[in-house]
Amino acid sequence: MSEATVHLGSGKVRELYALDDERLLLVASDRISTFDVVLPTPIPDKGRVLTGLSAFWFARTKGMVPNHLLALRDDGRSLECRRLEMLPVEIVVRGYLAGSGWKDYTATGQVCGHTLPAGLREADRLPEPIVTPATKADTGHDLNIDEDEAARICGRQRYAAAREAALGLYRFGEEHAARRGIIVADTKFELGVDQEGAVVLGDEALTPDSSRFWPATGYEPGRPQPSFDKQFARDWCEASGWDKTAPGPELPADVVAGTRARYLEAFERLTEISFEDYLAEPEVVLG
Ligand code: PZK
Repeated sequence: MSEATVHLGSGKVRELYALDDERLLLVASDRISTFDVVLPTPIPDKGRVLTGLSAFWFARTKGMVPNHLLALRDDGRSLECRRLEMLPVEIVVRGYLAGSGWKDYTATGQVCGHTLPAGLREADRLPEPIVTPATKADTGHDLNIDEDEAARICGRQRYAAAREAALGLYRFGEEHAARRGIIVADTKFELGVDQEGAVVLGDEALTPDSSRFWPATGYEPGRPQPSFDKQFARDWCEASGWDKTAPGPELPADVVAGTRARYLEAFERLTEISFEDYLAEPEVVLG
């Protein structure tokens, strides 16, 4: 990095730096997490795949929802972003019943205050997408809350604008991905407010790390669906006998290669741009 940068924080697999008073740098590493643990073995180019996908979606949805993207750097893994005042809730949109949504539904028939039809199976498509906000709990884990609570925390108008933005973005991404054989079961958005008070999309968007991507081929409700990107790594971790506490196991080369291939496949299917072209000129995704 040429500018003086201040490290502001680390996510599990990303780093955030301040460039100046108005701009941040979001850098995606090649680290991968499974079962909530970051593994010691990186997946080469994973950070570039996620950054390129985010930039692709930002470019294609900016007319629908303004976003924080200012520039995509030539390294293909770094985004220069506008500084926002981030909302204190994450906005999850779910089009399918999976994860904590499925768990809550089996226990209560509801997900974050949404009463769903009886008789749904695991991984079923919902009659329409639902918005299930979450707050960052002290444990670092997300805590699901209902929309009324989110509206109280954010302010009713702000929350209403953020939920409409998130629903529109999900519908756009889900439809685009479905046409290319990828189901976006759910996805998490982080939105903020700019200096004019407008709600703006921040963070990463519609990536495999912020979403559940399932292959449309073989989709079969009534059982857990394989992850489009992480399933090789998860299967290997499961079979290794690892107890799912840190540190995670080193991945063998064939599992790394298979996982990398799946990330590249997701990128190429969704963007219809070859990953080789992306590496040569990252800005091709903005076109
Ligand atoms: C912001 N994070 C999450 C933490 C990461 C990411 N545009 C923005 N303006 C102000 N703040 C943020 C953003 C964005 N995006 C995002 N925290 C603050 C985060 C650590 C590492 F990569």
